[in-house]
Amino acid sequence: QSTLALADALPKAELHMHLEGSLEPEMMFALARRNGVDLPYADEEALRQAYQFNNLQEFLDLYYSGMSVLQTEQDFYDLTWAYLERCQADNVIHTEVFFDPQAHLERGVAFGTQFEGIYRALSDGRDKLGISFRLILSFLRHLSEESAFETLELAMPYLDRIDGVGLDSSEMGHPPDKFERVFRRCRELGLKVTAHAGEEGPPDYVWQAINQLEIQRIDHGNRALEDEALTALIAEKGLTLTVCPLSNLRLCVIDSLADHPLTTMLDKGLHVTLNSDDPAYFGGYVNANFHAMIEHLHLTPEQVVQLARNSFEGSWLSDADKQAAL
Ligand code: ES4
Ligand code: ZN
Repeated sequence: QSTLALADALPKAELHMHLEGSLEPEMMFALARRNGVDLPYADEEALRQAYQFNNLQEFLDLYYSGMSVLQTEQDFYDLTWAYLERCQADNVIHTEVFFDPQAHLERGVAFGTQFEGIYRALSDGRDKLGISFRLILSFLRHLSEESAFETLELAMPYLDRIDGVGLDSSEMGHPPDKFERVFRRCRELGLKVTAHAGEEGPPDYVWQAINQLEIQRIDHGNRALEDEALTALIAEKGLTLTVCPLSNLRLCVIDSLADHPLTTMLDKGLHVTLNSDDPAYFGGYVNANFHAMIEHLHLTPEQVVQLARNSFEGSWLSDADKQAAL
């Protein structure tokens, strides 16, 4: 009804989306044909059938194998452009996207090949669709600190066009403090910093992300709610949480959408935003995430407006651009 229509119509920002996670089965098969890659699935439908995950790692295994079709600069362009068309359809007018360079470097795809394809599409999206953007280089936490430093070295020629760094992949067993030094170096270079924390990992990982990585946002953060002092600190600091309901459901972080902690977070004064994470794998883009929460948590129109406002306030837009969007 009307709250759904309100959510659709509001201008929004997306702050947590992995470009490789926007690779729809149709494009995966098209790029596989184009690049002569053999996919271990008969067709798009068989691939979709495999999207049943019990935890983050089961998803990541498919995510890394699926992205093996991304090889040329044009592949990265096409991937990014298709996502921007989804933004336009959902009234997402600003987006801050992650990419995982190490996952492609491991397959022999040069940093510049990835970067230039992505950046050209983002620039075209700005010029032709009016969608502003930030680009976030995400380090893979299951790899070593040394690998992260090597990746940062490869990124040096491009840093004037990269806004920040993130930390993603397998959370359990790879706490934020493993990357304290590389994140310090990134901050010294003037990069913004964010990290996935408290998706599967304990509150202690969120503490580390705040105190040792000095992050400006928390990606997910669900499990922070288990710790009252931590929840209070996040509220006091006004840190934005980039929450991803459909992702949480598909990765069994929650048992059902009705159990999602979004309204609890809002009630505790946390600066929450709604995001799609890996929309091709989790069943929908930004508006689908709004719809899921409206239907299962019965969000009010005021809460929907608050979430849209939060998305701009938590963004890395300049203060002037935030004001213009709000
Ligand atoms: C991710 Cl949902 C999620 N969590 C951690 N790392 C990721 N990389 C891509 N999607
Ligand atoms: Zn994520």
